[in-house]
Amino acid sequence: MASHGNPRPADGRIQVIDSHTEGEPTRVVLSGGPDLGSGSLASRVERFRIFHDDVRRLIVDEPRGSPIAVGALLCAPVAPVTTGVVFFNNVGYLGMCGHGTIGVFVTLHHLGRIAAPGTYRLETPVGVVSAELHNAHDVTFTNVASYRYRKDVELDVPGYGRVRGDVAWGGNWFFLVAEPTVELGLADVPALTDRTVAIRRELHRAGVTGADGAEIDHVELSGPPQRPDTDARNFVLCPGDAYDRSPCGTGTSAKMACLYADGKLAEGALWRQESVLGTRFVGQLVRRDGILYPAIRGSAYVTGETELLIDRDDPLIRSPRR
Ligand code: PYC
Repeated sequence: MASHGNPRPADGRIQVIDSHTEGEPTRVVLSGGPDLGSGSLASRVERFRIFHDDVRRLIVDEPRGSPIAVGALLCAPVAPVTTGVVFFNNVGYLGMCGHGTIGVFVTLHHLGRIAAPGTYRLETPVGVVSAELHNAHDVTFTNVASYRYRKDVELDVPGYGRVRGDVAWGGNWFFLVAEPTVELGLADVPALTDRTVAIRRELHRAGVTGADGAEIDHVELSGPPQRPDTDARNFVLCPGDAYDRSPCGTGTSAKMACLYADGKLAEGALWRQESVLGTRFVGQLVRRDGILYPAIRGSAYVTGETELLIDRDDPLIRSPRR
């Protein structure tokens, strides 16, 4: 990826607030991040990618971040909404991020910028999502409209055999495998990671994509719940090979779209999604102006207020590229 100029912000300081949503971290960038200018959020992501990718890596990669951190750069919205945001991770950029959306609103409340209870809206590169902040920690966000794109796609995955799944959009592209013959326990994470990385590699090799040739960068395995108060457990592989500690907001949206398409989830019925960590989102499909949207509730907690320092003499200012 081409970089442009010096990756250091002018004063070498980037202010961030860290939080976790059901176990999955979000790092909200308050100041010192790149100025992405104006225009659509989608065009600003491209500017981030082309000219400031080094800054993405400084914020979320080691030694300041970790492979599981999702960054959220706040920026001026185009639409009349609370804020714009660009989500990013250890390998690139996300269209939407459900756990990150919950983290952003809990962070804005922590900063005293929004009140609870209240209704707010967030502009992302893939559309506007709305959020109900119930109190200091609990948020229900209504995602972009989600849908199943392809049903029962069969793959021959080297080392794993025949795998069948659906391709669905939930703000990111997912391949959802409904019936893995494997345990979805925490102790199984290394094996689940190998399996889902192999599935994603085969999707790419076989040319299976989302709409308009979009890359499928998330793989979701579903299985029976372990908690008595959930309907299913999942394991979600994220683009940089980390697994989602939360039940994955965009993944739960994609899952609900598939269940609805199969007649297994009715409009308004609750879908309680458990993560491989044992944390939970509660979702339902809600209708607005004739269109069904996934609405998902979860909780976030602030874990740190941090100033990242970028020292001009640091020989690792450009961390090794993946
Ligand atoms: O919650 O949508 C989500 C998400 C995507 C990647 C990590 N979390």
